[in-house]
Amino acid sequence: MAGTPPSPTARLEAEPAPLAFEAGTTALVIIDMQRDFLEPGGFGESLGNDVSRLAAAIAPAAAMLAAARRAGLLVVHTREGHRPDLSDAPPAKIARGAPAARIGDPGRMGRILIRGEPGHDIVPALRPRPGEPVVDKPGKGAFYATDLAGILSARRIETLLVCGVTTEVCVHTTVREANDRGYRCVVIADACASYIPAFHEAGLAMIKAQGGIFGWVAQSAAAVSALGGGAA
Ligand code: C5J
Repeated sequence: MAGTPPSPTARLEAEPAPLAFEAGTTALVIIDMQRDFLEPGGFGESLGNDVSRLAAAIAPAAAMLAAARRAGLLVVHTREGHRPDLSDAPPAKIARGAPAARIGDPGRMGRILIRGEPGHDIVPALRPRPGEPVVDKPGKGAFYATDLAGILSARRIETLLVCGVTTEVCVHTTVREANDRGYRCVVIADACASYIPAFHEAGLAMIKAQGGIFGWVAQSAAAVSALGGGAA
C-alpha cells in the first residue's frame, strides 16, 4: 500500500532452521485458551483429562501476547465451541468417547463447550482486547467453517506464530490447515500444552521433522526477543 513503510525484518531462532519474518505480515494465533480446556469442570476434564497439565502454557502465551501487541502484530484468538442448539455439533463428535458429561450438558462452568457459557471464555490472563479478532470454530482446525482465511488475507499475512492448546489436537490441526494454505507456521513450544505430555513432544517433533514439513518450532523467549523483547 502506498505510504506504508516497509516492515523491518526480524530473525527468529527456530528449528529446524532460523526464520526471517516481518511484523507487518505476521500474526499471533492463540488457539483455544479457554476455561473449558484449562479449568476443572469443563470439556477437557469431562473427557478424563488432568487439566492442570495445560497451565504451564499460560505465562509463555501471555508473554507472546504482550510482545505481539507491542510489535503491532495482528492477534487472533480462537475458541472451540458450539451453538446452543447444537446445530453445528456433529452427533459423532458429541457421542465420542465415554465422557462424564457431553457437549451441551450442564457443567460447573455452564453448558459444556457452548458459546456464551462461562466455560467457553478465554482465560483471564489472555483475554482479547477490543479489535482483536476472536474466531469461533466448531471443529479442531481454525480454518474449518470460520472466516479466519479472510481475516488473514485482508491483512496480507504470510507467517503465523501459533500457540495454545492442545498441541496435538487443535494446534496441530490448525497448523496443518495453514501449511496447506501456504502460511509459514511457527509453533511456540512452551506456549502450547497437552493433557498427554508425550503427545506434546511428538506433536512438536512432527512439525519440525523432515526439514520442517509443517513448519518451525521456537521457544517463547526467542520469539519475544525477535519481536523486540522488553517487559510486558
Ligand atoms: C480438544 C483442542 N483437545 N482445543 N480441543 O478437543 O485441542
